[in-house]
Amino acid sequence: MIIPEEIRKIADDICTMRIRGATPIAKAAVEGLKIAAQKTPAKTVQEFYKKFKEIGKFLQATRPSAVSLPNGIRYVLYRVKKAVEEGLSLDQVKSIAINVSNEFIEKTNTAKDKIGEIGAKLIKDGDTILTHCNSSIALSIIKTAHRQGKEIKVYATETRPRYQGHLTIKELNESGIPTTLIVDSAAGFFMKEVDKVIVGADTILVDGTLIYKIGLFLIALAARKYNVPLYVGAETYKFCPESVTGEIIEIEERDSAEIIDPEKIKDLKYVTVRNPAFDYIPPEYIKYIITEKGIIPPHAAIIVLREEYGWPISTPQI
Ligand code: RUB
Repeated sequence: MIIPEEIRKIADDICTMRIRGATPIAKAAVEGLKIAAQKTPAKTVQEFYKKFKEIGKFLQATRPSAVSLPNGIRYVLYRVKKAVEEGLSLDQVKSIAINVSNEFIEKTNTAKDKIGEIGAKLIKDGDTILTHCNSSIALSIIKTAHRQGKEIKVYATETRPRYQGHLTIKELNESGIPTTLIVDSAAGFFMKEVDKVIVGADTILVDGTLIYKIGLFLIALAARKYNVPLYVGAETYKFCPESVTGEIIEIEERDSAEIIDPEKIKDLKYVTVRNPAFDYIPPEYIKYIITEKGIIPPHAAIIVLREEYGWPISTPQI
């Protein structure tokens, strides 16, 4: 399949995590679709749509665990499909593809700000917050509360093995928020000092289970032990329609070299290394999910899915 170089580069950046985080990868993939529409050599609508779908599949295959990626791609493909079925001309279909790509990207930006605004209301002056990994949505909440003049402190985990926490402390520092970096395994040690755990989401399942960066389940257990509420900032396109029909979301397992130098274990014939990138956090560990439409308890995930995808909940067929 011939894929334009710029789109290959986006896919490669997602695979190698130069672009990472559920929101940024969804936006980048949709940006890829926009480029596909702008640069298409297709002469007919059918030729265009066939290739456009192939590029969508190609971009979707880059990472498996964040549902924002397929949901973003579907958002565009479904609307393009409808335009094709309505018999619109090639130019019209192309311009719809570009417009809906822009629309999705715009929606992600607005949602981030809105969740920041809503989530900040849950933060009190003097709160100490713990966050894990590097979530643009969790940071939007924390930074909004800080901009509102609330004095807050943050514990940020380093987030082994890829150290996304280093991105988080840099961003918090730029905003002038007092921040302490801790190793992931110190989260329990510091939990007594924490008022709220705030994170983002990669995927939310129909029962309210959260899929998020590996290590959050242990943090959630410690939070529960000390009655510290766990808040999740998640745009509605992070809710997974496939989970309604029992599809299993694949948990990405990354190269063991991210954890240990392969040289060090090459002679250890009884040792294996496992490196799952994401964790499951059952709904009973989550106090609220903060979406751009409002705050819900995790068990109300089904309501968001019904609103987004209708009833029966069905993913748009492309
Ligand atoms: C990223 C990660 C992020 C979430 C939410 O994992 O777990 O915190 O995707 O991010 P990775 P956001 O680094 O493996 O991509 O709130 O920005 O969507």
